[in-house]
Amino acid sequence: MDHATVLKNLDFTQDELTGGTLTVTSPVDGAEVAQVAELPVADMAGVIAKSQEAFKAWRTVPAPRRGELVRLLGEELRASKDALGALVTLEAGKITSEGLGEVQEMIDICDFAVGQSRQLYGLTIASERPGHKMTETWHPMGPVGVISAFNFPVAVWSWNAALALICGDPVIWKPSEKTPLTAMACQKIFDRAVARFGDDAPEGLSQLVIGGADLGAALVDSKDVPIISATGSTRMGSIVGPKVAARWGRSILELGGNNAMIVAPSADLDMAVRGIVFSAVGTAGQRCTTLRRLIVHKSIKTELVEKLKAAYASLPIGDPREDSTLIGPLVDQGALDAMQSALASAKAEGGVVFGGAAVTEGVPGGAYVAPALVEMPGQTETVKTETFVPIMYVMEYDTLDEAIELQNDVPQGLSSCIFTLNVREAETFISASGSDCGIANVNIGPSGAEIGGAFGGEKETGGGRESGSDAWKGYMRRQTSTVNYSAALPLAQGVSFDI
Ligand code: UN1
Repeated sequence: MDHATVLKNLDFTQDELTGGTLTVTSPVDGAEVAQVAELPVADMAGVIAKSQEAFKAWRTVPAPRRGELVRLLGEELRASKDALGALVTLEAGKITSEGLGEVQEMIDICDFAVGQSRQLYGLTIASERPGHKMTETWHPMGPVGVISAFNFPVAVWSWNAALALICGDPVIWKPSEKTPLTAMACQKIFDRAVARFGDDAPEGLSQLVIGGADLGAALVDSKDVPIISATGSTRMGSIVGPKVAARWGRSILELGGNNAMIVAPSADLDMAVRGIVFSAVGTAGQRCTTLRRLIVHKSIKTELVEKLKAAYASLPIGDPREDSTLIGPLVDQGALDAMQSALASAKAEGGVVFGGAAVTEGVPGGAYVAPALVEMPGQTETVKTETFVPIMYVMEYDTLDEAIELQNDVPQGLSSCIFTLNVREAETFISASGSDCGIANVNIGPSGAEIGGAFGGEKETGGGRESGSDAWKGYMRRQTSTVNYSAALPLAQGVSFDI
């Protein structure tokens, strides 16, 4: 489908696509597809004030009713799945199946949030005083600023928005400058859900702000935005985190990953090969969960690397809109340059590079590349650095302890996995002395997590958790209430203070 049809299917008007200052380029072919308007930073105060107003109304709407809005959002997303998936392909360069998968992830989190809207459970706690009752209640917190990256241009908003909305919080979304169109399409879809929902959805419940880093900074600096959920580089997070902390805000950070797989001698190698290839080269290596380090037992390294090289050599690279393509483009030329410079550094450190060349034939333009597999003599500085491209570094190990030590010896702590059929190895890997990551899988690659689990990681990944499990608590404030229904006023801890 050509770019104009993709945009038409989502009801974009000429006004929305022309005359603005932000140029949108499709990674598919490098073509300019739109010039969209940017919000002047001076308007941010108004946006935040509107969000605060919306909060005052929305926090009083019963949570299951708030869930109804998210249910409608899920319905609208189902109806727009093909159209929005195609726009993700146009704007982020994902292959068709992954574009659709991203929208499915949005639908899934909506379903999850609808159920959660009836389960914002608190506690009843035994009081030590007679005639007293102690409870813990979760209350809405206020506007949530969502800063998202190009690589999951719509799903990350939905993880945050679906939960924030059922929790009683309005949302202000600052998407990546590389992907404003997908964000605008989500706003249209959200507006349709609001129109069906009715008047108890206040104006400005979910606002979109398109523009540069100064808009993100306005959210980060504002005391009226109590929660900042930021996804992106560790460098960005190292600025956002301390600024939010300095004003006593709460941040949910989902930053860099440097995800590893350990392949043990007992592993089912054919399954491991499939797991490795999807997680190392899927999304052209541009997931925060992408497999970047392969730690293989020395007894099977030669065999596994041979199998991988054979698989890499036959991967269909090209136009992400073609059904047969598995590897689409990098987001832009800058990513390709970063890849070449990481490969040069790896070589200088003793790495042996397979693949990694730019692909210019049989592609519609854009920055296409063959994924690289690099055999490294050890875990060098380059291996410890996340480069957001399809490079997988391969290292060998002797004992499991050594493998776990290598897995953990990087600054990032997002996702990890082991392929083994040995239950001792598997359980050790996910035990307290195993992987130090937020995600640790067995016989599954590090990427492609389901929404039901809490998503996020430790160390330089930032510590935040989004999506499933009890991540909803990150969008609410906890209140402990002690109620005295007796006729006396006993003090806790047996303190006497008679007047
Ligand atoms: C990201 O790359 O920022 O686990 C998110 C995965 C996806 C989410 C990735 N569900 O790979």
